[in-house]
Amino acid sequence: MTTAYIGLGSNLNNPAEHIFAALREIAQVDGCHLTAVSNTYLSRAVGPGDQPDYVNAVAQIDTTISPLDLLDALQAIEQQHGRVRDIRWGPRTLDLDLLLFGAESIDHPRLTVPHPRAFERDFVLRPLADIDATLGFPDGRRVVDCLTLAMDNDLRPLETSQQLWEKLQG
Ligand code: A4P
Ligand code: MG
Repeated sequence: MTTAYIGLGSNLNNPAEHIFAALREIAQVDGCHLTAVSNTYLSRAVGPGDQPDYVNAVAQIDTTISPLDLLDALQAIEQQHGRVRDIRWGPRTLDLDLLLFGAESIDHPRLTVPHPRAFERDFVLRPLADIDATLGFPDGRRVVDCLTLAMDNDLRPLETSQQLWEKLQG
C-alpha cells in the first residue's frame, strides 16, 4: 500500500464541479482509496494569454496499483471530462497531476514524480500542506519550506476540506 497525492486543477466550464466530480471518480478507481482532501482554492492562472482563474485542490489516496496504472486511470478521468490537449498550459476542464507516490522518485518518459513543477507552485504546495503539514519530498525538502519560496498566484480559499469531505460522503 502506497500513499500518493494527486493535484487537481480546472479553469473551464464550472471548475468547482469538475474538481468535485473528479474526486468522486478518483475514489472509485480500482485499488485506490481516497483518504483525505485539501481545501479548494481559486488561483491566478499560470500560462499563456488571458485565462480564467483556476480551482485547485489535492487528494490523498492509499493505493495498491502501480504509478503508471494510476497515471492511466487519471488520464482516463481527464478524458471523461472532455479534456482537449492543444496548447501547453492552456485552459482546461480538468488536469490531474500525480504529485507524489510514496517516497519514490520516478523518471519515465510518461511520468516524472515528484511532479517537476510541484516545488514552486503555491496552488500545489498549500493544499498539500492542508492535508499533511509535515509532508516532505523524496529529496528531503519540506512542503511548508517550499511554500515560503513559491510564486504567489493569489490563492483564495473556496471550500474547506471538511465541507468537501462531507459532500463526498453524501
Ligand atoms: N506527465 C509526466 N509526469 C506527470 C505527472 N507527475 N503527473 C506527462 C501527470 N502527468 C505527467 O501532461 C503532459 C504529459 O505529462 C502527460 O501526457 C503525462 O504523460 P498534460 O496534462 O497532457 O499537459 P499539461 O498539463 O498542459 O502540461 P504540463 O506541463 O503537465 O502542465 P502542468 O505543469 O500540469 O501545468 N495555473 C494555475 N493557477 N493552476 C493550475 O492548476 N496548471 C497548469 C498545468 C498550468 N497553469 C496553472 C495550473
Ligand atoms: Mg498536467
